[in-house]
Amino acid sequence: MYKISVVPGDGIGKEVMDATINVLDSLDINFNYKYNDAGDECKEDCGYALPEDTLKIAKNSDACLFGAAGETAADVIVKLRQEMKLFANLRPIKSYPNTNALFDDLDIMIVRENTEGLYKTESEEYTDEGAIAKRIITREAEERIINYAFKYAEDNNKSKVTGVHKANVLKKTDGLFKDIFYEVSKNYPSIEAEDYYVDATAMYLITRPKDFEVIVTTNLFGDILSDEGAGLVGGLGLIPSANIGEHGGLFEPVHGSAPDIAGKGLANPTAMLLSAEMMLRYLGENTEADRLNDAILTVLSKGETLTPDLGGSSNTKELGEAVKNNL
Ligand code: GGG
Repeated sequence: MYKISVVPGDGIGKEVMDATINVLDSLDINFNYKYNDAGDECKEDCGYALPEDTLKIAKNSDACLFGAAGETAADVIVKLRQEMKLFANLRPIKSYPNTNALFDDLDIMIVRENTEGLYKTESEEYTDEGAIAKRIITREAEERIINYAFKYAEDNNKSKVTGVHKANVLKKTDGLFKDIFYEVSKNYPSIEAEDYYVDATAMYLITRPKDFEVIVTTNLFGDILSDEGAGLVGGLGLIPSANIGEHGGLFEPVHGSAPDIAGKGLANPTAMLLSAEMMLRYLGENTEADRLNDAILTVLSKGETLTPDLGGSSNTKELGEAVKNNL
């Protein structure tokens, strides 16, 4: 029996989480869910965006499923990642059938550093002139994430890792990142190492995305490039993510709370379902993860039960039910 901390969060987070739990309940695994609040609504209700209890339960679970963060993202999901030391954020950009994917067979893994960079929220402050944010880059954290990316490539039969930075302008912080990237790459002689500036990468992702296999980058760049990647394969409703640390894992769709469609049943639960699949693999439940993946692919391939973002007219619950019926 796995202890799973469930934090639906804000907006469409609740809807996609309900659809996903409904599917997980049909697998041959027993889960003990602990539901906890966090987010904008939680802050309005109790004064805290991330109550102590939510953090404590997330830390003491086998894995955490997170729905979506709204305006309080910095105090909720960014804080959870930092407090739980979930240093690696894996954001797979994959093409699926019957989506508005611009390319048919993309399979890129974005490995984003998750604990520092510009997202170290306590280092942002108001000043007399305006406001200032410090970009923290430590040798320890960058070595750890770059190692993770190369190891990921090795374990998943990938032949190349691309380090993404802006070292011509951010000479110290990204200069260090680039140096560490090539130092670490020496430990992985069978994996090709290349590096690009982040602005060039943003263009190459559109002009020749198939050249990328694994991208490793700092926190903010990874956040931005993964939304661009979502645009390449049909939207944010299809991009899951895993936040991995030495002692924990938190799984969430890359999308936000989408207040414009929240409560209307329009949200695509696929990103949350694929995040649950990543959780199953993290837990070592690969057979059930394969079953879930097959069911998701079957539903997308049939194209009969798609949400409006994919050109269908089904709702969140119906897509989830279809996945459950195809397990
Ligand atoms: N990019 C879609 C979105 O709004 N995601 C929620 C968010 O901002 N999360 C913060 C993060 O992933 O670092």
